Amino acid sequence: IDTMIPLQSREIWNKHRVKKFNTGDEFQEKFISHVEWTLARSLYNCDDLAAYQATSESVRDNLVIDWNKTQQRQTARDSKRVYYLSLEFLMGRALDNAIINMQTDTSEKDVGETKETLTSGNTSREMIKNAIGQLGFNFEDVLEQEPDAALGNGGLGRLAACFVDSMATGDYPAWGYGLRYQYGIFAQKIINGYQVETPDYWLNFANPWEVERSEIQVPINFYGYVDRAQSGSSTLAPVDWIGGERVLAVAYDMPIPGFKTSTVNNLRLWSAKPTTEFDFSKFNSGDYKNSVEQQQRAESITAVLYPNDNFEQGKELRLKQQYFWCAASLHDIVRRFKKSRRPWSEFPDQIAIQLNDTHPTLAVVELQRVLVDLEKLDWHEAWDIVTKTFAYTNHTVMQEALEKWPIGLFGRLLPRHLEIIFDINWFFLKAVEEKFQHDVDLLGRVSIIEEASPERQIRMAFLAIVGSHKVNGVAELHSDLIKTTIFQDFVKIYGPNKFTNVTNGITPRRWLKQANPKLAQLISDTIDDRADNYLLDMSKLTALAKFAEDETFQSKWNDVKQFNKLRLADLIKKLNGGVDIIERDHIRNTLFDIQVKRIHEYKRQQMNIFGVIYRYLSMKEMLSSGSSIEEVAEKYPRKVSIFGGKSAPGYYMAKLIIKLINSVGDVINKDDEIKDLLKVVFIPDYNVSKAEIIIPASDLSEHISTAGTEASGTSNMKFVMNGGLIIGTVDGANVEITREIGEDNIFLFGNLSENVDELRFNHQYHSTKLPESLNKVLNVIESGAFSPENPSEFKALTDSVKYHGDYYLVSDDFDSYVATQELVDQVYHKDKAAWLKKSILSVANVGFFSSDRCIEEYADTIWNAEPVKPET
Ligand code: AZC
Repeated sequence: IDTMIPLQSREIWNKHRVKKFNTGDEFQEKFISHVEWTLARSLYNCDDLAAYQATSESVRDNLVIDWNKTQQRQTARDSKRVYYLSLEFLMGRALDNAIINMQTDTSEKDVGETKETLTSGNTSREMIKNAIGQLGFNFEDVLEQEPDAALGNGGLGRLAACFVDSMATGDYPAWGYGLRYQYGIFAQKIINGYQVETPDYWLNFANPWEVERSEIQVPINFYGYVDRAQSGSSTLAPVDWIGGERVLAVAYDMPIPGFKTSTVNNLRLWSAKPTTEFDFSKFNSGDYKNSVEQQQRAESITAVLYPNDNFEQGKELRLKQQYFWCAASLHDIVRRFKKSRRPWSEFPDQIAIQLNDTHPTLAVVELQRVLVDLEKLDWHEAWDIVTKTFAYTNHTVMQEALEKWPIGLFGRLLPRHLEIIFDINWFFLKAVEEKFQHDVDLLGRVSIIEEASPERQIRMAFLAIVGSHKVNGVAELHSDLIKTTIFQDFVKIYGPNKFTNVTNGITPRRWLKQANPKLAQLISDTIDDRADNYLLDMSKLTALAKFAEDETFQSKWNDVKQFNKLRLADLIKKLNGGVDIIERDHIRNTLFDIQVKRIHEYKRQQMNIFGVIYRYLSMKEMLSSGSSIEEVAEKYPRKVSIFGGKSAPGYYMAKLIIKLINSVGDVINKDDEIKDLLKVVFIPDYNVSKAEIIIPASDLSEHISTAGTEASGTSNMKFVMNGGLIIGTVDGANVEITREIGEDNIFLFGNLSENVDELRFNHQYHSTKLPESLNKVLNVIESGAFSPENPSEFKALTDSVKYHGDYYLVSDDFDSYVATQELVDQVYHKDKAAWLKKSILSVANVGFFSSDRCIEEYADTIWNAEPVKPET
């Protein structure tokens, strides 16, 4: 490796090289030095926040050493690199994860002997916890100080976060590229039952998990015009794009530690800054104030994350974000490649770029522009490199989520890129035409440019397919669906092999070890794996199966669940101003039924709450027709329905669903007659750190999307990994979960995706016939039972089922949903041993859903990339 330091000086560098802490005592020394030097505080004014900062700085110091070494190693080995481009990284908190991942691998003999070092197996967390305790702080309180890095909306963003964890754990030379939003997803407050959004200024305190690389600044241009003066009139020749507005992209790096490896990868997030360039026209017109204001506007590009999940709005600022990020990332990737002095033809052998949905598709166009306009490669030679480099992951088949940009807006912001897209499309359509001369409509159907009125639009998904060598869906059913629906024509054109499936996964480090330490402990004790190797090889969990019917083990298993339920009850109490909603004395016999995810009509939280209302009405009916409360409890045993999730700020129906849940809760929770047998809780501001408390506490969780709409779902995997059972539709990854854990261990219901079109058709052409049960529920809602001051408050919701075609098929699935819920009650309350057996077997067989497996599949089948292992 090149170095700027002369040989004779290196001895001194070596002598003073930085060292990691390895014991609790060394950690404490670091901690105190950070309190004094970094924070300029002392023993006398070190509060929990300062303790969090000092702990993070200390842990970070260890990470940075490995981080630097990893980058040097990856450069020296010169193997193929992977870049994961995602507009969202929903990372959550970093400290606990970093501590867990610090655990280095151990030889068996270390375990138990020297307990308090980082190499003693299963104790990195214990060691730091004790050390912090000795310093006078409570570990959990210290962790609580960290704000979530909430730079994502939901599944797509959290998937990216799990992926970077697994890429580091698998020693892949892989970087993430994203944006450093100053405001993450909004914080949700519930006021009078309504969602209110407040800004999430998460960088309020210094962020110890990022390093500003102020030396890495990439100028990014927008607007302007294309200058053909030099290139003449020939198309495809290199041209100059004279940008009209220029901003700088500044790199911020976050270390991504792997588990039990010294590999620490990089997540590079770009932040927009004004240039210091001098604007002559502004100066000449003497308009100083205006020119300052214009400069400040640069920063707005990375100010805020767009809060839509599965929905595209087509705003200019969003397109600016996308180009800013793609251009900066590509520039960085190309710069690194050029240092290797390899010929351009080797670019795809050295680099794989994964597009997380269509948001980064401009990177395809930008690379073509760089190669043709700046590097002067021949068009076709360039395009060959581009298509071999990129691969595209689709995360949805829903039309409203597919990105399209009107060419007017696009061409104004990126005039040269629009030309390039036209040329890409021209060559693509020409090839299609040659191959399929008989199919006259085909060209129009697959054109990257949609001939829409009032204006033509760029179909980003089609551009992503044409610009990539592989396209994948995120669960088997979804990957099949994209081939038969939205991308059908492209399967005909490219053949089926371009399309593949990689079923999503989740990282067991965060979603088992970190979120559920008690269960992790029970597992490692039971399968005799105190060094936690099962977190790297989840097939080891199958050893749990032989304890599935063991009474003592079941009882320990149940104790862990009860502990986690109490922990959640505490959180709910805290969020409810210190007032308990859930009866603690009965928690062992209370079924925790949880649905937490973005609020969306297709995810059908409305069906869930309709089901709750139906249950409540049935209980009341029994009482009023003379049944005793014991008889009611026999049929409808104790249950808490827990909801959480954000609605997009502009999504009227989703916001109405939130209000309905809260209004129903107000009525049911106050009704003394039903003696606390049923409660409804809406947990405000669902986020990653709350998920870590909520998910381990579930007995049952709901994944009840209309068949064919949820591409995969990933929380379904998290719940199963924590011993919760699932009630779900035959949709997304529920299908493979069923296959892995066995159909006896999951509660499936509802119509299948192949029937959805026909059912929708029936609703459109014949008025919707409601089942008696649902009809009763809707009538009660319409009577104003939950909104006495405004009986028509929920009309839009009831009407959408009754009169507007019931697009999400609530009426078709309602009865089988309710019946399945009653089956759930019976097993949970009448046969706890059977329930526990299902729970244990689920965890035993959840291994497939580790994101480590998923990343290996990407590496083998899409990226053709190999791990770069640290020397041992
Ligand atoms: C989500 C899907 O809705 C979800 O089913 C999937 O698990 C997740 O991606 C990860 O693959 N999609 C999105 O969040 N957003 C878009 C635009 O699809």
